[in-house]
Amino acid sequence: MINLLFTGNDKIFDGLSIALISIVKHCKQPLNVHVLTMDLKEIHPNYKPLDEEKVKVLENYIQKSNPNSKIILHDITSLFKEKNKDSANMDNAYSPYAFLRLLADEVEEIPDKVLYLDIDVVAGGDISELYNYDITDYDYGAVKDYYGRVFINSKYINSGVMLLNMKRIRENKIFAKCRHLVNTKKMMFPDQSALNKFADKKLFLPSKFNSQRRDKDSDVIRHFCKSIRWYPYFGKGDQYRQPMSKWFRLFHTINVKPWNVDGMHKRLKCYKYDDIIDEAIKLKQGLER
Ligand SMILES: [Mn+2]
Repeated sequence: MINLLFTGNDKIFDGLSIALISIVKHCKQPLNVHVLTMDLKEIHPNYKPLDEEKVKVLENYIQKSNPNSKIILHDITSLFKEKNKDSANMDNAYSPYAFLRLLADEVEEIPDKVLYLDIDVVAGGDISELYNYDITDYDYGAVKDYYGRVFINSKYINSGVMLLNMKRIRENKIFAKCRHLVNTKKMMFPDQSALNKFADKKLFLPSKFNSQRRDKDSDVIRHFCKSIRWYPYFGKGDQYRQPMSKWFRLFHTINVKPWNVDGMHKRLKCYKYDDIIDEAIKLKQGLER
């Protein structure tokens, strides 16, 4: 049994489908998928929870690979309001949904060992290779952040893929400390930095488990996170380029997500996951019919 954790609003459906379809392609073990969501429509009309009906469609899909797999949706709106209501980071570039994972310790059904995944990941290999790491003596296992290890500190991890030891995290109140920090201090990468700061036992995993920059054959998990390119930005109207600074255009960022088929092909020249993305599109069409 492999325990997984995802978080987000109703917009995560595309990413969640691609992630799960790719995972079951390579891994036939039963999956116990926990999804944390919430309803914050009072703050913004887009802040809708993921709905049960869509989750069922996905659950049916993953049960074709293993009938014992299941998806458990947790609406933790009230828990979030109780713990995060006056957060200093509610109005920065990250949506409040980014903080949902920091409440995982408060959700009893989440087991002692769980693999947290961002919704912009695609599996290129069998995730049980990652899940089987023994993290008994660690807070979590994670891969170093491609840029953070250079620009922030040598032990700075990317929080998009984390094998969490919830037992230790609960005992040592690590997420509670993270929540307190993101609620009181405005930061550039609030939850990721908090997760780095309060863990004193990190197991550093090989980069193939959170491959952040380019596709490699060995990738077990490819993470399509925002990346920086150093060559000059000439402002030729490439919609996937975002200049980082108006006056210092030596680098720009690229932020293409797997469900953006056009961007994957034209910008990233990535065709490797086309079969999975096609499958996700079919699933979505079935839902809309
Ligand atoms: Mn990500």
